[in-house]
Amino acid sequence: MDVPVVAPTAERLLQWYHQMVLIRRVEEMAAKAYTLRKIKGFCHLYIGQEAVAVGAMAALEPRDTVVTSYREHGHILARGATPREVLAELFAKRTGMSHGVGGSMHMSRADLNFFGGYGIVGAHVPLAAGAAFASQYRGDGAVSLCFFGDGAAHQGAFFEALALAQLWKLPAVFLCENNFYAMGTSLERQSYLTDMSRRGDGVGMKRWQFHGFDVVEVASNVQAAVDHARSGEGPVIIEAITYRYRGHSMSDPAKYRAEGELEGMKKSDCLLLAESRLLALGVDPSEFERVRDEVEAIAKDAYDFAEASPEPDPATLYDYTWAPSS
Ligand SMILES: Cc1ncc(C[n+]2csc(CCOP(=O)(O)OP(=O)(O)O)c2C)c(N)n1
Ligand SMILES: [Mg+2]
Repeated sequence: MDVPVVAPTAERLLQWYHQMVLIRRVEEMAAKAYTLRKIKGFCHLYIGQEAVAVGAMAALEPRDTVVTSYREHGHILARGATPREVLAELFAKRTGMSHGVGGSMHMSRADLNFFGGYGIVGAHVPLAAGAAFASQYRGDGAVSLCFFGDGAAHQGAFFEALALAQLWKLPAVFLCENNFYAMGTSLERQSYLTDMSRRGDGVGMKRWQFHGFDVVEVASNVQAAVDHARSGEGPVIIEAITYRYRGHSMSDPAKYRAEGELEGMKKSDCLLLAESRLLALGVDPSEFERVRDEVEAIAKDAYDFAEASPEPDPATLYDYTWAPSS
């Protein structure tokens, strides 16, 4: 699919680069904290896929809604959450964005129209369709963006959401992050189709596939999809080809990959691609160092903040379970 190319200024591209470096560094800090047992429970890192979150969020307006799965630390940072509240949530501290009682898979911020963070594979896709229905019903012009994995594209709830979204021409963009694995199962072993955007064919939905390592390519493709959905012509399903560098979760050493596969993928690392684009725009390479230093300070501050923050008060244990009765 030929999409209009978004051409960011050097300044804008530098901001995207900054966001990608920040996501990576915060995730690396999370990995370190996990091995030190400062973070417990589930923790799914996003390292390698940063260009997808950053490029996609760049195509959204504040009124648009976002729903995603459990690999969401990068998405919510790209949407505007602070590293402090993300790391504090991972550390299960009171200052975390979900008051320390949600953890890795349950990050959300209603003021950013970011509605999670879900642990049940594929179950969040109907929620995104619901958000799109609400926007259509209210006529507020917002688009609902849903991130999901290649593995989620086999779930019944996913198909049902697609069918209704297409029937009602909902303003939704379904963005598959195909990272070639669902837990330890490779794409070819889990799916006859390896172009997951073709899932849209069954319901007649507009669809296409694109490379997800280049943040500019992601921004261009998601922008085209969002514009289509916002125009009232109906939803779109798009697929970003990407790759996760780490195991599925912190307990997965990822031994199921072919030798050299990871190293091969790292040659098109999103940070490297962004750097070469920045150089082509005349940005001095010393800027990369400056960004990395700046990010290092922000991430370290967030880590220290998370570590020093108090744990949730046990008296608040049920506070976020039920809506308060009036
Ligand atoms: C309904 C359901 N089935 C199984 C699981 C266990 N599970 C957690 S993640 C996952 C793989 C999903 O892979 P994918 O959708 O490709 O996302 P990725 O982890 O690659 O981001 C599975 C099977 C689950 N959480 N929910
Ligand atoms: Mg996957």
